[in-house]
Amino acid sequence: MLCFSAGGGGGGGAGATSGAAYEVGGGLTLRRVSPTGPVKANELLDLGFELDGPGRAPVDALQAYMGMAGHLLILRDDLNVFAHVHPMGTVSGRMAGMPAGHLTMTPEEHAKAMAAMSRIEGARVSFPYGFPAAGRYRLFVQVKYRDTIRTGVFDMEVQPGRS
Ligand SMILES: [Cu+2]
Repeated sequence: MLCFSAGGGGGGGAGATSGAAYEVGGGLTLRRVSPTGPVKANELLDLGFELDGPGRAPVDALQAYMGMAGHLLILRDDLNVFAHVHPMGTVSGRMAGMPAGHLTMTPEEHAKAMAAMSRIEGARVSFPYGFPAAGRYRLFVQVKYRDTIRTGVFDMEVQPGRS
């Protein structure tokens, strides 16, 4: 088991994993803006993130990074769930043999992802995803801003949903 301490990590200092906001350096904060409230398994969610500058002001615009507005890696603490999610569509699989999801996309998935490129609007990026099971998850979100890749780390507790 990995140690995912949702809500822990030092209480909001630089690099702390609070679950809702993560300081990514350069005075920037990556914030989870959706969903709000409890998260349940087996529900299609919109996992939304916003990159804010000082004073919580959203940045002007994100840049495409490897052809997409953002990349989201999802891991459950027992490593039985692994997903690599893009703003449109999900590439999921096992840890083994799956080092980088975007390299194993089908042509259709790639076309969708390319279409998503033009959808970078302002400071927000959102990923459609449904957690397959309850548990503790760690999310790694990567966005690009002013030619620098910023990575935010978020812990989420997912409750059992309808089976
Ligand atoms: Cu990716």
